[in-house]
Amino acid sequence: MWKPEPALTDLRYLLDRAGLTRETLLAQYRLMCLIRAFEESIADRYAVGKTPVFNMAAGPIRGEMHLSSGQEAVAVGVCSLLTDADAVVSTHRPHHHALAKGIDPGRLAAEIFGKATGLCRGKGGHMHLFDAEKRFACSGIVGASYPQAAGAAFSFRARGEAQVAVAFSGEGAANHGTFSETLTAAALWQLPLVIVIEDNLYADSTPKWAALAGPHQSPRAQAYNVPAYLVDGMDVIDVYAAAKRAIERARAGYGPAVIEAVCYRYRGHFEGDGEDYRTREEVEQWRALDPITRLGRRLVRLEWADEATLAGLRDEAERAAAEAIRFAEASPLPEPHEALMGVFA
Ligand SMILES: Cc1ncc(C[n+]2csc(CCOP(=O)(O)OP(=O)(O)O)c2C)c(N)n1
Ligand SMILES: [Mg+2]
Repeated sequence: MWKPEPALTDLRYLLDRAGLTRETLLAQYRLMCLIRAFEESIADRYAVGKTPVFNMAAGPIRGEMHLSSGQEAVAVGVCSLLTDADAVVSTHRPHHHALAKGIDPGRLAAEIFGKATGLCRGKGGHMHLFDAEKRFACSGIVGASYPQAAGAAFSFRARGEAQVAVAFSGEGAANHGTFSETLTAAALWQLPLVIVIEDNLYADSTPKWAALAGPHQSPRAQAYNVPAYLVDGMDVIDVYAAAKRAIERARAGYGPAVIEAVCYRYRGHFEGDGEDYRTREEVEQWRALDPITRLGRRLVRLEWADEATLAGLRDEAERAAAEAIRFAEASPLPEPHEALMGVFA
């Protein structure tokens, strides 16, 4: 889905048309850097105690871990158009969406570490984040985000509120029945729902071509009378421009839309993944399209930032990520008597 770098005049036109200002682009750059620094720091801490023999139950962070490095532009491009009152339902790979939706990095890190100061008091862990204030939820069940977000969208519509609900998913999830079922109802009821397929070319170790008889999932939306936008998910401006259209039309009562953002995950499907289904060269080719580097280069071309400003924003993001991890590590574990609190049986 890579598109050639636009000429400077065209870039200015694209930004103008999307309503993207210098301030917004710098904020997006900083947020993408925060997400990258956060994910890489979690990867470092997750590895503690799990080498030389990988043991998921060992170390300060237990259980499975799915990180999003490389996919920052999708989360940031979409979520910078949302307010706290809009809803986001994410997946088993949720950290970039959570941070882009404005969730506090410290409380997110604490949840990942299973600490009492976490979003769910340490009971959810990395795949089960919930923040009522930021209207954010996710789950480890692939394909669950579609009907859950449709439920939020249904509620917004029933109350006559102008909020939208966004369902993030992987491209593997878009092959599940829930994709079809949700689009059927959402199109019929014209729900303010935006489905974002984060097409990172793999579902676990299964390449997309081995699971789909065609290049993309998004054209299926047309069968439900729902518009689809195919974008370069390694380009925050391309994502933002499509998301603006999808979100604005949903807010205005024109019903659901689907965005398919082609991107790439730099790390394994999960931490500890042997990654024998892809080559190092392939990963390096995609890294050359890095969304943070590309936005940085554009900011310099536009003379909206110089290298020193960008380095300052990267440092700031590194410090914020380190502070979040420090907060999580210093936080207490939940008390034993809390074990059954907030549990529904
Ligand atoms: C209903 C269900 N089936 C299978 C799984 C196991 N599983 C976890 S992640 C995953 C792959 C998902 O791929 P994709 O939707 O492309 O998301 P990505 O991991 O690439 O972000 C699978 C099969 C699951 N968690 N839930
Ligand atoms: Mg995938």
